[in-house]
Amino acid sequence: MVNPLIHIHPPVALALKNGEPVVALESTIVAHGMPYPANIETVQTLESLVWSGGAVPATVAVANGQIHIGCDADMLHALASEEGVWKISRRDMPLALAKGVLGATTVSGTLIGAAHAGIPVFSTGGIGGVHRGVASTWDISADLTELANADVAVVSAGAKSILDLPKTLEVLESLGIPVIGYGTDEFPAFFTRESGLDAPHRCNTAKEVAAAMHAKWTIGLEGGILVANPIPASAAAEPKAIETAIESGLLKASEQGIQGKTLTPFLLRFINESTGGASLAANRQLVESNVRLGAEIAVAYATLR
Ligand code: PSU
Ligand code: MN
Repeated sequence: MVNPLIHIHPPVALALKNGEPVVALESTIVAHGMPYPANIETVQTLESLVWSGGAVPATVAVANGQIHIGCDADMLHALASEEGVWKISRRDMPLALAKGVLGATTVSGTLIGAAHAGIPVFSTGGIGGVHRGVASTWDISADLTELANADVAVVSAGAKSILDLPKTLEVLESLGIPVIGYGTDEFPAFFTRESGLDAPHRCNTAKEVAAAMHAKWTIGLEGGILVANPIPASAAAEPKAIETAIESGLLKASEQGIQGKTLTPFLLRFINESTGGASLAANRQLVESNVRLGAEIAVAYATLR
C-alpha cells in the first residue's frame, strides 16, 4: 500500500512490515495543547515510553505535502516551537496537504494517518467531543465521527469536562463506538477519575482490550474503540479547582467570541494558567499513563493477529 501522500518514518515502516507493535501519537497536543518547552519534553518522554513498552512510536503530523507517520527529532521540534502550525482535523487535511504547510494532527487527523498505515492503537490525553452549549454552537468535535470510521483503538483519559460528557457518551453510542472503562466502572473525566457517569463497558487487562479489538474487526464492524483510562490517583486534580477554571474559561471564551477550532486550545491554555500549571502537570502524567497502556495493548494485539 504505497500512497504518495503518506510518508512512513523508517523505524515505523520496519515494525509494520514485521507485524511488530506500533503506537500512534498525536501532534496537536504538542503544537496546541501544551506550552513550550513542556510540549517537546512531553512528546520525547512519550516516545521513549512507547519504546520501553516494547512498541514503536509513530507521532503523526503533516509537512511538505505528506502525512508523516512517525516524526524525526527536527520535525518534533518544529511542531513544538514554530508559530502558525496548523491544527488539522479531517476537514483541514486536503488543504494542508495541497499547500504543503506544517501541521499538527488532532485525534481525528491522527486517526486518518494511523488507519492508512494500519496502526491499530493510538494513545492521547483527551478526545474532543460534544461541547457544552452545543444547542447554540453546534460544536461537536470531528474526533467522534472519525472514531466511527477508523479501525483504531484510542486510549484517552476519558474526555475533559470542558465538554458535555453525557452528550458525548450519547453520540459515541449512536456512532457504535465501544467505550471501555479501563479498570473502572465509571467514565473518567480527564483530570479526575470520576465523572458520575457509567462507562458502558469495562476491561481490566490489556489482553481483554485486545480481544475486543480483534472481535470487532474480525466480524467486520468497522471503526474504532475508545479506551477510557483514568488518570493515576496520585496525579488526579482537585475537581472544584478545575471546574472553577473551566467555568471562567468558558465565560471568557464567549465574551471574546472564541469559537470553532480555536476554542479547545484557548480553554486548555486558560485552565493551565489559572491553575498555576497544576493542570499541565496532571495532563503530562495522564498522557504518560495512556501511552504505557497503549504500548501494552499494542503488544497484546500483535500476538492475536
Ligand atoms: N482535549 C484535551 N487536550 C487536547 C485536545 C483535546 O484534553 O490537546 C486536542 C486533541 O488534539 C483533540 C482536539 O483531537 O484538541 C479537539 O479539538 P476540537 O475540540 O476543536 O475538535
Ligand atoms: Mn469544534
